[in-house]
Amino acid sequence: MKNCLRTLALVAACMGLLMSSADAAQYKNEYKLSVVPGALSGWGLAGTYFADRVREESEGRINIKVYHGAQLMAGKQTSEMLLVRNGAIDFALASTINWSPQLKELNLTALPFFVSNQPDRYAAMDAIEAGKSGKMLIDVIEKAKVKFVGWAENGFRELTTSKGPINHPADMKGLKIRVCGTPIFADIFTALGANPQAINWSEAVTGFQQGIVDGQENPTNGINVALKMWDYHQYDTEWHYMIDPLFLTSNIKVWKNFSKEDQALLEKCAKETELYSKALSRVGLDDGKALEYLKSIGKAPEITDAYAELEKHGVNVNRFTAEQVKEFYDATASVREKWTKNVGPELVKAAEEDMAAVANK
Ligand code: X2X
Repeated sequence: MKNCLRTLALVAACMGLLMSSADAAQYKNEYKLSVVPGALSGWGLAGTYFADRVREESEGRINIKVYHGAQLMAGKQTSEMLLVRNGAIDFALASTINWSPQLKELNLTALPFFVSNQPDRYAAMDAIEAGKSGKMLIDVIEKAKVKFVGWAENGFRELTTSKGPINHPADMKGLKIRVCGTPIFADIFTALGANPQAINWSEAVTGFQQGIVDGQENPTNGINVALKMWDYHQYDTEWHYMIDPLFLTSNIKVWKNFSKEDQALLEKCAKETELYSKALSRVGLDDGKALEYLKSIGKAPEITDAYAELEKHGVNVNRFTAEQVKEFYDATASVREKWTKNVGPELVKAAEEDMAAVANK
């Protein structure tokens, strides 16, 4: 009996060993992480940072390769969510803007002038992510059978144009503006009297070179300065009209296949990526905290004052006053009304409450 028990224990131990090595063997040699813009954009740098931190922390056991430039979806950025869900992509550092065609709630922070009309737009964004509305957004992503791992940031989207300056909604009349293929953008620019052109980012930059549009909108630090938009557009309108938060996601099967310890490791690296990415998006545009943070991790970028950099390159930088933001807020009321119905009035209300809670601090 004793021998029999010993044998059983041995068999069980061997099975355990076999299982754990089988588990480990199930890890892929390479995990694919999708990022829409190029490696030198703030978003691209954040993707690389995550992959690097995971490689370091796991001592090379988890190898994530970043595919910049929307390579994994042949440029069609609005298909990214479907490809993460079906497993063609393992991870994506994604923008709400590119996933909102499938998940309409993610249009929340694209409601025009909704976040920028707050006294402190960065505090308002953080309050949404940390609050009830952020939780509701995470639930939407996870109900779509994609694992949410953490937040990051592309940034508030600002307008760059070859014609200008733009001070009032009337100045937008007839301007051909490149937008991504997400419906709310067409509505916003149409409401402002402009002529929106849906073009994938992968083709947009050559389009700017050829002058096929009069302008485009993207975040100042992460895209407009990083990609030297001054080569095409001499007017920068800092109107902060909407923000695309980024979120790190994983295919659900890929996620479940990681051990609990490795899931915690990935979450820790995602949290660091959030801090890094937000600091890159906000440096020089906030109260100084972003630069302080970047210095503390030894990653202060070369350009820390985007407005000065733009001006150095001959760009006319037009920083909207709160009154100008309000004028555009009023001019886009019909878009917010229509899209509040699409996003869900409950979610919009929760976000308003989250933002109000920090507005007077
Ligand atoms: O297409 C864009 O403008 C970009 C790069 O910002 C996004 O993917 C949302």
